[in-house]
Amino acid sequence: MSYSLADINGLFAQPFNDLLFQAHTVHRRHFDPNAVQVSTLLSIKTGGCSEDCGYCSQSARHHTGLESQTLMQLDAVLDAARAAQARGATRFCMGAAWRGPKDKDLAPVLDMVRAVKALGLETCATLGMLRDGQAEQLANAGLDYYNHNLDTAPEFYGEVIHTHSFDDRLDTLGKVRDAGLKVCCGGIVGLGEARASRAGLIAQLAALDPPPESVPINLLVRIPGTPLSDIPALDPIEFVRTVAVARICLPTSMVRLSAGRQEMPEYLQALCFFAGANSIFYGDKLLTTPNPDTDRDRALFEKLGLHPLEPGGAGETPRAVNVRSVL
Ligand code: SAM
Ligand code: DTB
Ligand code: SF4
Repeated sequence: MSYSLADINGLFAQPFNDLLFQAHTVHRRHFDPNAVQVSTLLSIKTGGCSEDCGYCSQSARHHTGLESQTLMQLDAVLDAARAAQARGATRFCMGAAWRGPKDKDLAPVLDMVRAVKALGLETCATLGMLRDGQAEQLANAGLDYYNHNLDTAPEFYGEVIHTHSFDDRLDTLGKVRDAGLKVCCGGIVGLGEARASRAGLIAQLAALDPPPESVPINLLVRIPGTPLSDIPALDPIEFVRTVAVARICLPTSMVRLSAGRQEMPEYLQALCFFAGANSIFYGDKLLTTPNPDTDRDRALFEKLGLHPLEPGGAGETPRAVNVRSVL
């Protein structure tokens, strides 16, 4: 079923219990409700980015005190991937603070993809906008997923990002899909956008054809020195509503409870899992900011009776692995 923008606004406006019941019902129809996919992130190239995304610690235009680092060496990336695998991650996502890779940047990243894939991990990369042919090179190297977020609704995009456009993002997403890669595409909420823009973001994500296999919902991490550092925090109930609406409109996509978990109490994360979130970033760090440490996540999984998901396609009935032996 496809949802119009008016439908999606209507979903947001429902009584909370009705919305959560509907979202959880959709979730159970398509997924094991107790299985959560776990990915670990690594920033392979940090800071000094030419872009001006208002939320980001890595823009060269913001004074966040972040120390820039050039592209990591292959050995160091592999050490991090092995450590993530030993802790129970099944997917390893490599992020670079680029507007997009130059061809000379891409060659060493292709080596990283090949080597991480050879460990038996699923691979994901987020490198910014891609030029013709680059998505194919990534696919040939063994990349499984490419992350490229629409971030916010088209009408709000220009309030947050001025150095590239919403249409530029769609263009890269098209290249990624045409190369046969799986798409990881979501957004950020808590940027000061209206509810209608949260609905507009979900409408755009749901209109991608086919829909993204993975949909990260990031809650803004307010970073001192960025233009959005003083934005009032989003109401947590509104955040849960956003997860629930994403689940309803993207019924077969993995919905990832992404940035912002460090500040979330367990009961809020539990509500998000009930509302249909079924993947997380696992490991003490996101790209540049903290994430709950793995002991805390292991304890949360135990408490909620959740288990990590083995690799498998979106929409497939996931096979569970034993939480005690893996996490
Ligand atoms: N440079 C690439 C790009 O912009 O596509 C890849 C890395 S970028 C950091 C990946 C995503 O992280 C962004 O699209 C945004 O959704 C999310 N993100 C970045 N900073 C964030 C923050 N402070 N809080 C929440 N999410 C954030
Ligand atoms: C996504 O949607 N969220 C991740 C991943 N894709 C690359 C990144 C979150 C970044 C949070 C801020 C930071 O750590 O710099
Ligand atoms: Fe650069 Fe990506 Fe950060 Fe934007 S979100 S400033 S493109 S690293």
